[in-house]
Amino acid sequence: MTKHKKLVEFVEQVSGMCRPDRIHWCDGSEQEYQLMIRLMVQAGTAIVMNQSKRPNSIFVRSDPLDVARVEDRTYICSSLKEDAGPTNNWADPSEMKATLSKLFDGSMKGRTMYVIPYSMGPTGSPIANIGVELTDSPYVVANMHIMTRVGTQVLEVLGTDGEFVRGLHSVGAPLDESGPDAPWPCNAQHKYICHFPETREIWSFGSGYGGNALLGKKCHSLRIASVQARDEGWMAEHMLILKLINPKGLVRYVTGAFPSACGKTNLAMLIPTIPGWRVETIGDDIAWMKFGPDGRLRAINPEAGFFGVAPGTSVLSNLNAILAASQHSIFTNCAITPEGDVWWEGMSDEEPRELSDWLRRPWTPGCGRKAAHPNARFTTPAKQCPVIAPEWEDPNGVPIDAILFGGRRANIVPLVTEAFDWQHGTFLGSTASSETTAAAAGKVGQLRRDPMAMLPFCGYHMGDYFAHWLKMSSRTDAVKLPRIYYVNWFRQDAQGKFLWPGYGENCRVLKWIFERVNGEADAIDTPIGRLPVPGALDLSGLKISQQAIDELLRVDIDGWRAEVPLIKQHFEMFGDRLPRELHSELSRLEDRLNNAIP
Ligand code: O2Y
Ligand code: MN
Repeated sequence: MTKHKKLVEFVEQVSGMCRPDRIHWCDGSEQEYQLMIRLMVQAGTAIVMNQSKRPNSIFVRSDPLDVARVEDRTYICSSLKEDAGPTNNWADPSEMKATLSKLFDGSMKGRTMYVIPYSMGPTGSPIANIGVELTDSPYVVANMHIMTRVGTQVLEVLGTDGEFVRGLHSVGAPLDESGPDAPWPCNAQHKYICHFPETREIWSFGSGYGGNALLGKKCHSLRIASVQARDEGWMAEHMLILKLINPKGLVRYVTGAFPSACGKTNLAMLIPTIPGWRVETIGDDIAWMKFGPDGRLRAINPEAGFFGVAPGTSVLSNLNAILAASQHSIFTNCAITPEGDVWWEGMSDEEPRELSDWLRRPWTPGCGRKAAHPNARFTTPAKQCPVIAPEWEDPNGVPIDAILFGGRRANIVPLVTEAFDWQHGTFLGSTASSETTAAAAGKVGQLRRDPMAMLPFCGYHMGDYFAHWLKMSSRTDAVKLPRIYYVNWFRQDAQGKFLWPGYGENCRVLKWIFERVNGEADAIDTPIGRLPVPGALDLSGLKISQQAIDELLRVDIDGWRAEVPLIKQHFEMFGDRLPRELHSELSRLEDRLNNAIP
């Protein structure tokens, strides 16, 4: 237990409201993890997988109405509506707490309330941050064990008066004597994922799934942390962190912001196809970055695991993820084979002869349904990744040399563009866009602007967030700042065929970036930024037509001219909080395009 008065009060207050039958203080031990598994198996939530195929792993299927983050039920409850900005749902904090208090009243009856002290980042790191999640879900406890550092050592760092983010989560399904528990209790009618950035609180009700319920992830590490970062002069970003090693053993660290389900996990664990080059993983989803005493921007991965999208993950697309998830993992909304192993679309060319699908129904090839939900997930400890970098838990973080932005764009956006400078890079990030995927509830395949891939995750006004990005550059010398790039692996030809092979071949773009950072590769100035000069991309051994390469690196002047009004429209949303620097970057882009010969 703890002598931290405010933590004890928090637990007492919440248990008074939610009225659980029991309170369990999590110690983060293996026995505790196994207890959660047993509870889930008893409740019908989980099936233990075949030990010889997938040791110490479980298979979980959620309620079909609880399968993804719910952005329309996600709120930023700042005192002033303007502070949440145009990209967030806002609610008045007192009104929201009144609404939620009624829902939380007695919501844990018949259940156990788990107190999860967790550290985002290596416990005790100067960049790490502590939270405490109170939840009535053993699934959440087990996932938090993998995704964060949980337990007694966190309470030790917290001491008697340390600061912590208060997280409250309930599946919103109290148990009474009238019937058995549901295999996946949730409250489909009332879902609320609420953030109180000023008081560093998170109240989540009704969903047991992923980012809605594992509060350390999107809620704490991005929405609340982005506000902390603004206030304290650092950055909390939706970015992978990778280590790129050249054949001479020279190392560069790269972060990358891509919208949900754009292949961040694959890029973070990429196996380069160019002989002698290697990638190691620091993180696949979130980066917290602070300037170190040397003026370099240093990043940590605040997480301890991967909550990766399963469909499409295969030995070809991401061998390292497949190997990482070969044991001690949780598989959610995948399909299960008669032998007790897991399967999902894209895992193998050959489909299993029969399966039990994510909806608990028999499935056979050709039945016309997907066996796994498109947002099915694996939860896997980062340390199990075969290419995890030895320094991935360095409490001081790793120095970042380059920042990538990207998204899925079928046309217009070239394979890679280097920003002229930090301000131009901030502009590129602020205009980032992508065709939507299944990671969030809603329509798939529509173009949405997703600045810095933070649209669903920025806990305050995005105009102020852009200003914060710009301001960060004044904290160090320009030469010490990471270079900024915009990449697009998803450009298509007129027939809708991808022009770039992607996956391991993306190392060719990373190599160019590495060499740019070293001052060893050439680029050409274009109206939209700097692009590789012909021949600068290493294409040795790659079967790709010159026509495809020309198209991938073509600056489509007419297309970009048509893009300018769309960017203007996007910027209008931020009103007078859009920094003037971004207005002037847009005017400069327009001028350069007007002066260009198509
Ligand atoms: O909560 C979910 O359904 C998953 S969302 C998610 C999970 C891991 C990493 N990133 C994301 C995301 O939406 O960006
Ligand atoms: Mn993400």
